[in-house]
Amino acid sequence: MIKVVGIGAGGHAKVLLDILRCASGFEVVGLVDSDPKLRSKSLEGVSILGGDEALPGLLREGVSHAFLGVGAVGDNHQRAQLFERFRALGFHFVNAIHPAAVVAVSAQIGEGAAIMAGAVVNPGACLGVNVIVNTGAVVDHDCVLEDHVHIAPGAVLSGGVKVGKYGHVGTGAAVRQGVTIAEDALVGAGAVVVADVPAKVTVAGNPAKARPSR
Ligand code: JB3
Repeated sequence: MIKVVGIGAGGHAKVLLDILRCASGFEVVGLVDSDPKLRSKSLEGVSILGGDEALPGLLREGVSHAFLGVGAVGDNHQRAQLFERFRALGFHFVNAIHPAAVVAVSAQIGEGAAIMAGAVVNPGACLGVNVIVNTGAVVDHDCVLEDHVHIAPGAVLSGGVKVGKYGHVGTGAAVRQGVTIAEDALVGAGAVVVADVPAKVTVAGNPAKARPSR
């Protein structure tokens, strides 16, 4: 069994805990959360051991794997910082892939992926590190998702879509084949994206148009 600690103890962590329980081979030894009010509480029966300051001690005790249970809706930079900080400390981030997700054999999945129930990652897709393909989302053939990207629940990326680092594609959005969503861009919930989205731009609507940034 791989001993794992979860970083974060909120809603996203709850989903990842379930995935690791459904998958085999993982033992979640505890969670750490920055909210002092959660200390000595538990989430889904897993103890909250303290804050991030507890992580070096866990590493010394032989817990060398982690999952990033701090989610994000729109801004993936905090997730990226946490991932890089604790990977540099020595943790390996597990891939939390729900048994009810469909991931093609030829898909390339980077470290620390979270692929939820009902998600589909089709042949030739390539995911960087610390990517979330959330519940029921579709990443079709030959898509490229760079590091720290979040594809929110029910979003659909047709073939060959590229999403740049830190990009966020919102709940239920649809992206036409071959479109490029550049670094740090944000696609709003329900948007229908039929043209490329420039870096750091927020788009929403059908057809998706630029909106004032967040
Ligand atoms: O929409 C969906 C399906 N999921 C959302 C997910 C992607 O993002 C979810 O609905 C939420 O919008 C969000 O999930 P998350 O991040 O679990 O949200 P929340 O329930 O607020 O829990 C965040 C937890 O992370 C809180 O308990 C914070 O105290 C904790 N936290 C924040 N920063 C941290 C840190 N914990 C640690 N260990 N370190 C931090 O730096």
